[in-house]
Amino acid sequence: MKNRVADLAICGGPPAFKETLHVGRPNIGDRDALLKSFNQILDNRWLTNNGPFVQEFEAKAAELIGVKHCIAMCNATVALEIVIRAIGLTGEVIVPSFTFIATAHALQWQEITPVFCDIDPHTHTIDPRKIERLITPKTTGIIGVHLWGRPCAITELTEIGERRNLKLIFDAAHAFGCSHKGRMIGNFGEAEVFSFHATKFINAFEGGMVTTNNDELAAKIRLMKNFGFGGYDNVVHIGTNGKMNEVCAAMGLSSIEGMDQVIAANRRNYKQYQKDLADLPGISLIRYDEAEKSNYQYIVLEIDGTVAGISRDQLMKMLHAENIFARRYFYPGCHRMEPYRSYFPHAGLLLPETEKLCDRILILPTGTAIDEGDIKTICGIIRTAIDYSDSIQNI
Ligand code: T4K
Repeated sequence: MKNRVADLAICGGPPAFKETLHVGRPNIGDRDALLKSFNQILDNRWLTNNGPFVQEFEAKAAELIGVKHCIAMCNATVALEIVIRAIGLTGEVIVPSFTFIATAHALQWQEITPVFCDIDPHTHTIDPRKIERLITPKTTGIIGVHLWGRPCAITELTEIGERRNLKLIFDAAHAFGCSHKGRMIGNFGEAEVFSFHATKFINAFEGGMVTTNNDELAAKIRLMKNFGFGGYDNVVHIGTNGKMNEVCAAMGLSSIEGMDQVIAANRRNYKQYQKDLADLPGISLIRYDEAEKSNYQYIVLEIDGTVAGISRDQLMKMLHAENIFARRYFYPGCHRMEPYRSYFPHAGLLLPETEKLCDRILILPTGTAIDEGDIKTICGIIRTAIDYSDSIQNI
């Protein structure tokens, strides 16, 4: 355990970990079962285009979520693009800036303007009280993001959408296996979009999924992700290639198979972090609602540098020196990245909470790749950094 300042790697001590600990280290699951599935795919000689593994993956996900339609896709970004187009969004769409860049890009890619809304600092998700002032005659919709797997203000957004005649969809990239008021995420708005990227707790190497209870919309999205083919030699709609392949679906299925164990590991890790960081000044760990289902896939710290005596960036630098590759998702905010930074140079004036949070957030490693001992070491380093913050200032 590093409890002297001289032990810290940033002060010349050896790094705490020989191999880098990553945020988003993939959970691999049952390797033998997975390899068996890969062999099956080769035997089938059916590699993509709505094969049996994709169909099974969709059916399993639909059962878990309790939703009528699950449409598997190659990734969540393309899935978002397709949903946005399928429900007819145009002009301007209100989104949080505090999200992964894909949420904004999925709009701008189709020349729809993302209008950035500030977040509620307590939830890190879009602040419904700040939406209406952004509505113009060009606004056609709202995208809520269930950041860290915690549902955004679904009830309030639904109410605004209905009253102002705006379409509502959710970026649920982080929220597979999570619930809101006892109902699984995937059932809200016109449609919701999940990610199964390698870094997600359920992964399909790369993958995404659209869920909806609307039969007509589901049929349209199925056409659109397959070039608009309504049957052999018959294109009935504009479309693109958003298909998931069989290998990805097999990985996704295997991942779902092990989902309970991964959630249990994530929850155990979360509780350990909570215990080991409990009394540290200026450090707070986000809370997950114990009354709901959560996947606990992100360990999210907020660092108040004035109280901790060390800034988020200093702490990150220290952890990196120890081979703990903490990340500052989603710094610096979409509005301060291109092309939005050039399009809307003054957007930050309306995003004070987003900008504040961007400077305070730090994501730590979790998942099946780390254990209790690793967490104790990580938290011990954070504790030492805070205890000796005065000496560290000049390094
Ligand atoms: N909406 C939201 C709210 C999202 O967060 C995302 C994706 C999307 C939409 C779009 O979903 P997809 O189109 O990707 O399905 C990563 C992921 O690439 C991205 O999927 C994810 N969000 C985002 C939160 O995280 P980066 O830029 O952090 O990726 P990268 O390569 O730095 O990897 C993260 C860490 O994981 C690294 O420390 C290395 C480690 N890693 C990564 C991979 C790929 C591994 O250990 N093994 C691996 O195979 O974006």
